[in-house]
Amino acid sequence: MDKKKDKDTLPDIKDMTTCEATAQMLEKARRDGVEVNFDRAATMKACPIGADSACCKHCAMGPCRLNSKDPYGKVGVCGATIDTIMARNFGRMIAAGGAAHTDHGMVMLDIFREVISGKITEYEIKDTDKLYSVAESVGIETDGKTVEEIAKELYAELERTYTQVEGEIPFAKRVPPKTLETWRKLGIVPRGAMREIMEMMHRTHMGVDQDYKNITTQCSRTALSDGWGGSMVATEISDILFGTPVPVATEVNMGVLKENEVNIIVHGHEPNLFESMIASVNSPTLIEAAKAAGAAGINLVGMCCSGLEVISRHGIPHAGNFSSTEPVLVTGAVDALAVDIQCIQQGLVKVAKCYDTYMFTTNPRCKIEGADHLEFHEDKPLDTTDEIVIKAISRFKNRRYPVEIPKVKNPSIHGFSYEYINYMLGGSFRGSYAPLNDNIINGRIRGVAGVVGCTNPRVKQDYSHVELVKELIKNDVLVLQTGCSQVALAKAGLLTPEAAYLAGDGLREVCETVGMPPVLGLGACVDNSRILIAASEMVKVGGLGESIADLPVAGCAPEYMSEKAICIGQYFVASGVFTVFGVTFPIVEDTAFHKYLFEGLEKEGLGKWGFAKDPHEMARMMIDHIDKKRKALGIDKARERKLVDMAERRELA
Ligand code: NFS
Ligand code: SF4
Repeated sequence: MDKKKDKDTLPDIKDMTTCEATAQMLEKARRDGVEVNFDRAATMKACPIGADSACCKHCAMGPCRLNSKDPYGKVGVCGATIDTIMARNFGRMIAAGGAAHTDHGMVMLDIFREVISGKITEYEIKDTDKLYSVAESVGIETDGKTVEEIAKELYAELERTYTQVEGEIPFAKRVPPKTLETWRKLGIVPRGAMREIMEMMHRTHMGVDQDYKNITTQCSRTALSDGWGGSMVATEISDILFGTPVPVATEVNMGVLKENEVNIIVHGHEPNLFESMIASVNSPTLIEAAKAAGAAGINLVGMCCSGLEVISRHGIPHAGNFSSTEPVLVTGAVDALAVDIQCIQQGLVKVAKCYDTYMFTTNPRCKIEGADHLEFHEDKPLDTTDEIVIKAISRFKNRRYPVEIPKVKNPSIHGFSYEYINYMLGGSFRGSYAPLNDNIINGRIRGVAGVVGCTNPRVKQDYSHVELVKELIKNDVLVLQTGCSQVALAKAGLLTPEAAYLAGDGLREVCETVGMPPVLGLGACVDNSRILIAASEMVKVGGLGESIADLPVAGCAPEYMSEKAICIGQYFVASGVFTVFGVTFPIVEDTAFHKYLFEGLEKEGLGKWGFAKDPHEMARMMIDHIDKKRKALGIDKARERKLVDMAERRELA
């Protein structure tokens, strides 16, 4: 194990996290002399120039550092201004974040193609209803065609999301006409994700695009090719292959680990690895082997977005969000950790070694020095996943360290897909978003907020997520969630119908009538696309304006850390949503580029960015925005509730 850290130099653990289980493991890590992410965040001071994005290293005449206190006092060697430098950096973050989601989506599409062609036989088309509805949404005629024919056509159509060089991506067909019209006017309808990302990288090369507004245009176009492209394809194809989520109750936090069982954690993003892990841990031979090793069984749990993919579809328990991935290993109870792609901290390897935990990378895109690489192949997935289980069993048998599992876990409900919300509100015969719109118009629900994104060890884990969401529901704002934020609220117990008591009177009444939680978990980060589809549907149903920008909605990533989050933020903004970020914003305030993102884009008919460090301030900004939109729609004064009496009821019948 590591040399003992001087405990006095590290901050108080209660300032690092509000998650009890994580705090307990941070204590233990200090006792064990093991360094984790939170310690590194405390000792690695963030570079202030980098934090403001006031430096450029795009060529060897630099790197050039500008002064964020006097942003217009200097330019780069090439003459690049602060606005150019910040916009270029912002654009590259979007390109990287968008590439991550779209590459993930493309892999889902690869699997879909190989399933249709019969090359992959371990997976199948599980949800044909979804296949039909997605196909119809992009204009494919389904009448009189076989499932296979429709699937082939859908594949060909969706491939354009990535490879198309000219025209509009297929899911542009789902965008409300008025929003699409704005995009066309601004020239930001994505062609294909590959083209947009390539152009973003080209334009931000030394000596190309040096007009921050023009760079921002490509930022929007690239980000939209993720939200309405790569991410949306990832979600839709995953639903078709693995099933569209419906609500399912399960438990969340480290207490889902079991001392007397072989514990395996899957962490990453793509559902395929996890789906096959589920098959492996249910194999009678492997269960037998686990028992022979003295275990009561095999316990498979998820973390981060991988965990959210399967919590929604199978109710698999979830051990925690991004900031807890290293601390969970400190339990000593994890026999194997299998990872695929994204948000996998290199620091995991060292912590895993400290506790003898097997750590396996499985994806050719993500090898990590010191981790065992066991490549996962979709045509023979069980070869890999069985091997992971076998290794985990051997580690269980030879556990050398005392196990300490925090006794903390919370019941919660997940799996509110766009489709289920439709059904939940309207019933199976008249599934519709009309009841949602009605309740917004009559003021019981003030508006809708998407609260999403990472946790970041630079701030107190989960604190902002939970405080923000509590404040929103108290003010009758219905909250939709994905990603690590959803896990934070599940741990805090708000993803249950019982949490409705924390909501304002109006929202509580709706929740109690429908039997739903005031905070709805929609899934992984790529499932932010479900929020976009829900927003489009709200526009389509009517009564709340003609474009997404008219809706009384707002978004927030209060503890973001990744470039993916920046890309998500930009595609929400470009879709018309006011989007607030926390922690830090990678732009110098009081600059033209800052003003453009935080005010200018809204004037062009899009949404806008916001920033706040304090969750109550975030809530205030979001609620103010929702109220502003309500006023513009003329629904600011909640309508008198009309109680229908018996005579009227009979008349209606
Ligand atoms: Ni999304 Fe952040 Fe990572 Fe998932 Fe969690 S950290 S941007 S929520 S696991 S991607
Ligand atoms: Fe400096 Fe310009 Fe080169 Fe950037 S592109 S490093 S600002 S000279």
